[in-house]
Amino acid sequence: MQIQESLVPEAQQILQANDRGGFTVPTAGLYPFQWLWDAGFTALGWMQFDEARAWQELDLLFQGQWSNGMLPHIVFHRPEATYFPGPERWGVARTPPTSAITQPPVVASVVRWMLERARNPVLAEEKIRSLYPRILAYHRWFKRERDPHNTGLVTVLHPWETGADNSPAWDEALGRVTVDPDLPPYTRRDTSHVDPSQRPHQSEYDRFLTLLEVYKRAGFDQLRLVRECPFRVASLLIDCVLHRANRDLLWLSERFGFGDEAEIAGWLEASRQGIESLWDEGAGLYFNRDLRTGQPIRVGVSASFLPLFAGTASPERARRLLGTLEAWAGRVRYLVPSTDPSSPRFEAQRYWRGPVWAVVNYLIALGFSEYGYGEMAGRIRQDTLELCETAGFSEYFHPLTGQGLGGGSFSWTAAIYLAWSQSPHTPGAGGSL
Ligand code: 9WN
Repeated sequence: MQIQESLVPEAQQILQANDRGGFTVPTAGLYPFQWLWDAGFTALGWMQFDEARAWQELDLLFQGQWSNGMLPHIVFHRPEATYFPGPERWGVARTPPTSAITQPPVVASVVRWMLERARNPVLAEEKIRSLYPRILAYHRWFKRERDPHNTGLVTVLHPWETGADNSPAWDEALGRVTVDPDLPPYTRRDTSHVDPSQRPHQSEYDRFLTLLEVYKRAGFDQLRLVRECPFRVASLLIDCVLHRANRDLLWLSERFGFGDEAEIAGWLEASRQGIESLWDEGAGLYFNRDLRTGQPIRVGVSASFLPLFAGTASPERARRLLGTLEAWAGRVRYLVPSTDPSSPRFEAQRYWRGPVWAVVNYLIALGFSEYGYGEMAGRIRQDTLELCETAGFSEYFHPLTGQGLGGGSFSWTAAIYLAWSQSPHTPGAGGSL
């Protein structure tokens, strides 16, 4: 499909309009701060037309890094009243204030992609030399505090950490969290920006907020929370993105002579085995795991295809994943729905329970392409571009009708459009398995 050139300036304008002086908000009003994985994809979008600004996005993200290496999922650079929970509710005493949980760690991979696209390699190298130790500290934090027993799978403590907040994959694990009877009262802001039928339920929000109180009572002690938090899952989104990020970190270490290859290779061996242990032969898919029960969470979600992006899947498993996605494609107009469309839990317009998300499509398409399935990768890319061209740069899209859902003028959707439409680095052009 031909790219409509006219949408490139519009996508750039969205990033410029969402720029708050060095960091980009996902969309005005609904999300007025800087989010971790949004910042990664958004930097990739900026890279297409303003390289200095692209690197600045990551510099500002790391202003939120904790002294223990943790990179928080939100950096509250300045006060804004249009989002809840804000810095007061998180109660993290640092400047700038942040949340106390993380998100899919895309940064190392984004940095590699940015270097591969850089027209100013001198600036890129200078920035990478300053970012690299901070990314390494972040990945060491994951290993030390979220996988202390070297299982190869990270313990995730909140649905928000997975980036896929109300995915049906978390239904049981979240349902087992008892709502705090003393939960301080609160007013949701999200449903004043977006139709409630496209957002999580109140019962989920009560549990999301209960978990914040659990962390505060534990003094944010990660090793304790990894043992005691009432919500503990292994998330394919986190584990696969982290595995790929460690591959890219290792590549950066080799390229610039940082000398951390052996340490990172050790992590990779463990996480490869961890991710592959999530395979389900009968279903032809990978499943998330409930770490409280040790049981697989048997619902297919878009993240079930991400071991292709990680590069851990065998060719045989990759072929099975292709077959599974082809079956899904028979039930929807646009790929990739965030939940298996044959599942009774599929809801076409409710956030992570059915809609298509451009950023996840980018990762899945890259995975298929690298396993030699260019046709499927091309189909996913084409669907994504077509959705933007017909419905605009929405937060997410209806997989049957293509309707734009959630917030509008959305930074990471515009960024993926720019990355996919403008750069020769389409999936498959970079990064070997
Ligand atoms: C909570 C910003 C973020 C994304 C997440 C998406 C949504 C936040 C929310 O928005 O989550 O982090 O309040 O709903 O689920 O993936 O990073 O775009």
